[in-house]
Amino acid sequence: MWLPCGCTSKYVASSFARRTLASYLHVSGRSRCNVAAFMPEAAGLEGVSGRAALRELSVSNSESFWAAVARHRLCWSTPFHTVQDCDLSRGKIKWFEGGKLNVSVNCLDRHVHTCPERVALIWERDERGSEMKYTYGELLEMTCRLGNLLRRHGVKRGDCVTIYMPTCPLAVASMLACARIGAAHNVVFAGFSADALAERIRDGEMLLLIITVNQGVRGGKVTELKKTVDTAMQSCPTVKQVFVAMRTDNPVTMTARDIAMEEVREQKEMLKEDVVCEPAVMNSEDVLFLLYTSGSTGKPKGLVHTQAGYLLYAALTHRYVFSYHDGDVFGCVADIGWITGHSYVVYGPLANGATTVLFESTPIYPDPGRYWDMVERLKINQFYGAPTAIRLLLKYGDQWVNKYDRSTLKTLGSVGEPINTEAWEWYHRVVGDGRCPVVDTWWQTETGGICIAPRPSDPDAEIVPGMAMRPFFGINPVLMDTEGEVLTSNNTSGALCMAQPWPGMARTIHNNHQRFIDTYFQPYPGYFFTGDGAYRSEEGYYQITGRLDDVINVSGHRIGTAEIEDVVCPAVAESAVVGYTHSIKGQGVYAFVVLKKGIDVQEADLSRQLNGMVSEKIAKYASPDFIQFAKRLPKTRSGKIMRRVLRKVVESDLEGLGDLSTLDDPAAVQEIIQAITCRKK
Ligand code: 6R9
Repeated sequence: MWLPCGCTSKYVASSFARRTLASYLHVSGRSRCNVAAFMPEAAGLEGVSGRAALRELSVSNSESFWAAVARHRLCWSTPFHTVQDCDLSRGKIKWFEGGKLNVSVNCLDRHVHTCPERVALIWERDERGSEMKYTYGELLEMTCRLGNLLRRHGVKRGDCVTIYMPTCPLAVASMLACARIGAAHNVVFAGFSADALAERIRDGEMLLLIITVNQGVRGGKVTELKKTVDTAMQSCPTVKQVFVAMRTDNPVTMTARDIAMEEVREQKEMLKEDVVCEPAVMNSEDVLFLLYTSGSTGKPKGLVHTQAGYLLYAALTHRYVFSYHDGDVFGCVADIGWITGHSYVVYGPLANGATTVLFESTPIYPDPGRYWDMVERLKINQFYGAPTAIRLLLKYGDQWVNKYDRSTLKTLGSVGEPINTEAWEWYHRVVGDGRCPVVDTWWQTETGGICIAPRPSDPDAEIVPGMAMRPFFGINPVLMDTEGEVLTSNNTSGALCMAQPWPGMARTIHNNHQRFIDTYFQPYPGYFFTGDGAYRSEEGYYQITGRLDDVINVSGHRIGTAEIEDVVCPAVAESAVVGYTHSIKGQGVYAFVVLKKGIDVQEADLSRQLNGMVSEKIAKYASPDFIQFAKRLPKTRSGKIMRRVLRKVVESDLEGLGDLSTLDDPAAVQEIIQAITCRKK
């Protein structure tokens, strides 16, 4: 039996729910009303008299906090017996053990019971004004048919399905169908190339099925997704079946491996299936999905998230950071291929019974008013986007915003990279008419959901432009100095770590737990290391200062410098890639290239070739903005390329070059400075 708490009268009447409710009610009747006003799920926690006290308790007594919230927010078929069993020094993270549930039931069935006609998805298709709505009832039906179809084609609990699709209802249904039958999903961003797709498929040895579409449509341009899958398949012999849905009317070549799903709305194969699909009963710590992200080595890591903790954290942050209320239309414009799409297009909003927007287009298609036209048409209440898009739109001017009615907007969010003050102010003043809080949300694929954001806090609490500011419930950030000591004072900067586990954090790297430990837990034993640097202000607010490792952030997309360097070109002896400040993309890619001896090529031709290779091997966004040919690269005596020095040179910060005494040959730096100066002239 499924036990959605606080959802349907039938279920709430269950003995477990009665027991838990009763135990909360008698704990602290005194403080209940106050806390219940802003967080009903914490109403029973003892001695909590206000928001600040609740935040305090969520860290000092995190087990009670998370237990209360988990019981209230999620619908369990069996209650958990252990809130957490974590040991950060060993990278061991387990939450809500003993608990059994199904994520798709939490995201669909419980809302269908209460309000089947509520709109779950609004698909804002690339073609402006052609949006399509899907109710919770319809989404459940689509998910169940797809779940049955997957089962019929042999997908079992514990298998992993790759989803290579643009943001569309069938992609969401595919994710939820996997969750329904207990398979994990691995969504690969549809902008990734065949090689990048193949690498991500091969890394997981159990990946036997792919779901894709014939073609994608974005910004008026058609992308050949099925053809890309065909190319990737040449190096993925384990894949047995490819499901192909039709996003456009153009037929594509089908092979023996392919199964046509036909029209997007009326998937013929799917129509054969029953609309009822028994949900698999999953353990809290069973895998929900893998999602690949770039690290500081050439090989992307498949971060693993599990069922209950991830869903709870996505739902809770969605509700409280954005102040989402029942009936709101939530518009997160991220692609489902990134963690932001997973947590705030799909899982968080659907767990909360929200209407969530699936944005298929670009901010400037067909014109730079696209977002705000959409806000007016769909009556969006919370808008969540990336600084790179805000910076781009700012340049087009206020008239594109002012043309449209944005009075439905209540909260504006920003994610993916630091938002500079100018962009923040414009977002606040022009887009939000100065009346909507702007929440700059800091988090990562690894954290599962938002960890630092200005809200939740008191409605009139100050928000400082460009600062993520306040840790979320249960989040305990610390800053570390270069010696690995915790910095206790304010007005200080250091490496951002987390001193306590929280339910949303990733559990491992697929097939490589040692890499998980080495990357996140070994640098500061006993702490989770984020890879970011941060500043803590006098008031104790956090501001993210950027990555401390060799990862750059292009338009909010992570890319490891090593990944780009690993793209092999026969003419190149070695290369070094660094990020530099870019006025729209946040960071651009600057590649230094040393040619093999005796190679005689035109630099312009080789640059074109290298750019093409990076697009082909990884994705377009990773392609270098500048390629600088050099005779040699600055190296330490042990032969390590000094990217720190190259970064300073590219940023024209010659004063900040720092200590060059460890360089093997300091003249190498001078040569590069000269070459760049000539180029700039
Ligand atoms: C959600 C997401 C994570 C990295 C992260 C940091 C950067 C994200 C930020 C931010 C400054 C913010 N980042 N949000 N930097 N301010 N509000 O983007 O996940 O793709 O894994 O990237 O992005 O450097 O470490 P992911």
